[in-house]
Formats: sequence, C-alpha cells, structure tokens
Amino acid sequence: MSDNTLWFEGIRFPMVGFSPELLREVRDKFLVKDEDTITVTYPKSGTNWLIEIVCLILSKGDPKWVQSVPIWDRSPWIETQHGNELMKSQKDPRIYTSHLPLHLFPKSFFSSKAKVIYCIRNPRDVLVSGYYFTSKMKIAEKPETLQQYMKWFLQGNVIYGSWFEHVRDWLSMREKENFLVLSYEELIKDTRSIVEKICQFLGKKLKPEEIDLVLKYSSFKFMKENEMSNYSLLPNDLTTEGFTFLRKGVVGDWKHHFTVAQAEEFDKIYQEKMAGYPPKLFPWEEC
Ligand code: PPS
Repeated sequence: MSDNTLWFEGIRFPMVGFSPELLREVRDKFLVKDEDTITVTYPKSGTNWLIEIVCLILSKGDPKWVQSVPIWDRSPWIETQHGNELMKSQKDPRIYTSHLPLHLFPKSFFSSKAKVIYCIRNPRDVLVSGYYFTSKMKIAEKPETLQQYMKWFLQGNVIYGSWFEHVRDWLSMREKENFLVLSYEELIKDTRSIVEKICQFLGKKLKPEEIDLVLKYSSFKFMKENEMSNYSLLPNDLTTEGFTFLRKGVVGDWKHHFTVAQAEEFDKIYQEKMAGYPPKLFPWEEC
C-alpha cells in the first residue's frame, strides 16, 4: 500500500480532511459534555444508519431535519476538519460521531456521563463494504483486488486501523451504563426492537406511531432516496464513477465475494485475534 494516507500514532487516516494537529487536539482537548450522545463505530459498520435513527428519534419521527440537513452536519465527525469546525456552533444537547479507536478518543469522555452507542458488524461484511467504498473514493489507496484489500484489512493497514483492535478496545467499555453496544446484524433482524432499545438508552419516550415513522424514514429505501443521507452531495473530486454509498445493506454479502481459501484465511486470523472473546457478543458467530 503506497503511502498517500496520513499516519497518526500508528493508524492510517485519509489525507483529505484530517491533520495530526487536529487528531491530537481532539484526543487531548475536546471537551465531552455529560449531555452528549455519540455514535462510535469502526467504518462501514452501519454508522450512518444509526445516525439517521438517532436523528429521527430526536425529532419523534418527523423527517424534516433528515431531509433538509446533510447527515455529516447533523452528527458531525469530530476528528474531521469539517466536523470539528461545526462542533464549535453545535447547541446542547449535542450529537456527534466518531470512528476513532479508543486510545485516540477524547480523554474527557472517560470521566463524563456522555452516552456512546457503539455499533459492530461482521468484519467480513465490513471488509467487503470497505473494499467497494475505497475502490470508488479518492481518499485512500485503491486496492486492485479484494485479495489485496483483505491483506491490508487483516494487517490493520486500512484507514482507522485494525478492526480487531478497534472492537476489542471499545468493547472493554461494555459494562458501563453510559455505553450501549449494538450490532448491524441485530438492526437488520429486528429494527424495531433495537430502535426501542436506543430510545430507552437515550431516555426518549416515543409513541408506537412515532416509532413507525423512525423505521420508515431510516429504512434503506428511504435513506437511499434521501440526498441528505445518501452521500450524493459529496464533492465530485472525492468520488469516482459508480460510487454508491448505500450499496446493498444486507447481512452476509461476504459469502458472494470470498473464495473458500479467503474465508479460511480470514477465519484463521479472526480466531487468533479474537481469542478469549465470548461468541455471544458477536451475532454473526451464531450464523
Ligand atoms: S462509513 O463510511 O464508515 O460511515 O459507513 P457506514 O455508514 O458505517 O456503513 C455503510 C454501510 O451501511 C449500510 N447502510 C444501511 N444498511 C441497511 N439499512 C440502512 N438504512 C443503511 N444505511 C446504510 C450501507 O449500505 C453500507 O453497507 P454495504 O454493505 O456496503 O451496503
């Protein structure tokens, strides 16, 4: 992988929209407040779906907000230059997003009561989603093949670093009461129950018909048609022909992409890296 990405503390970041100074400032100086709600994920794990759900919960299912403000402005990514700038004018109670690994996350979070929703996804599907995303975006080195991207992924040589370390480190927070762990797989299987769980976590009481609206407007179909959420507003110089952010939105797409040998290679590393982790934490291990 040639070095057209930014390195910070052993982690790769895109060159565009990030800087070492900002990453350092976010970790050391960003002030997390007790009333904040933060969506945290490893990339391609369902971040934007979750943001859409949180926004719609806050508006009790009214789609005006999600249909008039780009998703990256509604819940800014604090580690990006654009998102960090926006945070300066965010009113309380704030919502924001991050893909940062635990050790680069704002230190002030660890003594706050801010609520974090952490969403995990089968890393095989994360890999496939990341492969298509990286192939069509001009923000990082393009993989020539899935095999090449798999190699980078398993080495943690992709943007935001190793999936294994991200998930292991963040899941160490799972017993804290201001920390909710969700999975993409559970969201797909029973979206309503998970939306209700998020409402409870955020202390929001919605009527059943309001939940219906949250489900309707955060569905794959509606998000794909909503230009505020489907990334069609991204500047052309960041994407290439055929870029689609809401690509498939399913569980298990990796089965259509991995060869038997690739699946075995992936499993071997997965078992080594996740040794000692209870399988019940990971819904994809039941499939
Ligand atoms: S990013 O770029 O890291 O912020 O991407 P992220 O939002 O985490 O993940 C993108 C994948 O999530 C899928 N997605 C959805 N699936 C189901 N329902 C809804 N509403 C939805 N919204 C986004 C999106 O299609 C990407 O997955 P793939 O497998 O590539 O389709």
